[in-house]
Amino acid sequence: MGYDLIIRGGHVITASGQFHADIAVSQGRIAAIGQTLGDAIDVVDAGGLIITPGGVDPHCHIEQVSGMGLMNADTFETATRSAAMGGTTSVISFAAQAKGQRLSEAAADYAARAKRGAAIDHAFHLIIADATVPNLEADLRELIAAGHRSLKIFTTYNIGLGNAEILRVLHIAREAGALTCIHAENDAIIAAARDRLLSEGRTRPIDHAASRPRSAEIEAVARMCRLAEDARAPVMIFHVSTTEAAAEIRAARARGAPVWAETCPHYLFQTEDILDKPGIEGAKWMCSPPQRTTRDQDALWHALALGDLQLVSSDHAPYRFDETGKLSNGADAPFPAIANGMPGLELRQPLMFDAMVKKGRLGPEAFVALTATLPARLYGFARKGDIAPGMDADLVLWDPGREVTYGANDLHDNVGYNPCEGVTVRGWPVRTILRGRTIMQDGTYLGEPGTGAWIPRPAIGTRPADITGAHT
Ligand code: DUC
Ligand code: ZN
Ligand code: ZN
Ligand code: ZN
Repeated sequence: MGYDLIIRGGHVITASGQFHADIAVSQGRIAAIGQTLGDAIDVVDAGGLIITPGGVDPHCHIEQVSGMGLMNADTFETATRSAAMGGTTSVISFAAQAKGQRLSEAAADYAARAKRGAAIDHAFHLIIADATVPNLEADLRELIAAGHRSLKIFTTYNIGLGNAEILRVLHIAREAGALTCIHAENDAIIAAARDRLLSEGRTRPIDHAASRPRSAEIEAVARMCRLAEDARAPVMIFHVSTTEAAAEIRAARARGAPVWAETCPHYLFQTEDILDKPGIEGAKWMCSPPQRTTRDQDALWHALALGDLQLVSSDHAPYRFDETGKLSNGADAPFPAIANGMPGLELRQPLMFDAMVKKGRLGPEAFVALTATLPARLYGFARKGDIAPGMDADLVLWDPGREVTYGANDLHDNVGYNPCEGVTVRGWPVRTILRGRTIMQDGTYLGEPGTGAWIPRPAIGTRPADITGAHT
């Protein structure tokens, strides 16, 4: 009799509006939303709290080997624990092909890692690091048909693809129905800048910023927009950091190019001077592209407001500040020998909630759209990212009055430092619910490794309202 769970008296925010209502859950799904819903086995009092859909973080590196051959500090167990603590209930991480490896093997390998450890729901972008392997096309078609609807390619690092290879991938992706995500920075511009800096003896973490000139991003983003347009294949430009790259994306979309794009909290909240710390300390914030300027921050917010950029992902790339991670090449390593990336899975939702819901930048509905609804729609999570009957009961309860200042090591990942130490956020996730089950309550983790589900995603074009139609 009755429902499994009723959450009473919360203030619900979705991408399309806000309302006061009770939410009833049965068998992991939202069964009803209304005022007098009847009985339930469990009742949660959400009086005074805000309820949003669980966060969908569509770009994070988990239990993955970096281009430098370094293993991430986080396993699926620790990364998804951290995500849950910060109000995120689904992630898309990567199944990374090694050079010479069959894509199907990489996919199976990462699926096994997630099956063992993940406590929240998940999917993979298939990284194509070697387009020369036999069976690439056959494997891609089979994997996409089996529910992997997104790929990832690079224009730089030691796994960058050339234009001809990128076009080939885009053609296959278009035919098979996958979205191709791209790390877009011009490799030659970066190599030249790096070599010049090193020849001048500029080797510190702050010099990493100058080693990845904005022109590298601008050129590659503009080129990828043109390739996508030519191939008529949808692409997602990852981690946009500059005013000019956002403008290129706006112009491409205005031409009707099938281009989508994301940015990340570190580009919205940090500037490159964060790398300028004594010794090698700045390595903690080193990422690629690097943080830019306050002018870029304003432009990125503006691009989010205009819909030129549609998503905010964490780009969680966890490495410890010790010899297993950032300092694997010594405590005086030059910047090219330091792993890129920082933790962010647990930070993304509270940072964005503070900025958008509490401080009002773009507003509460946009917070939900950018961090849950649009990632779910663009990447094909049919039952995630919204609060409506039939959807998975992935919910976050927020205490809008709670103020928290981050400490040095208070995240629940395995990284050991918090890149937002000293930052204060207002509004705090006090309960995270995954398919009707509470996995975090009042700072206590209640998730279980291996209980997260892999979410197969239908190929693009196999479902109405797919992204090949109108721009969002
Ligand atoms: N940049 C990347 O391209 N990947 C992971 C982390 C980073 O900073
Ligand atoms: Zn209300
Ligand atoms: Zn990247
Ligand atoms: Zn990344």
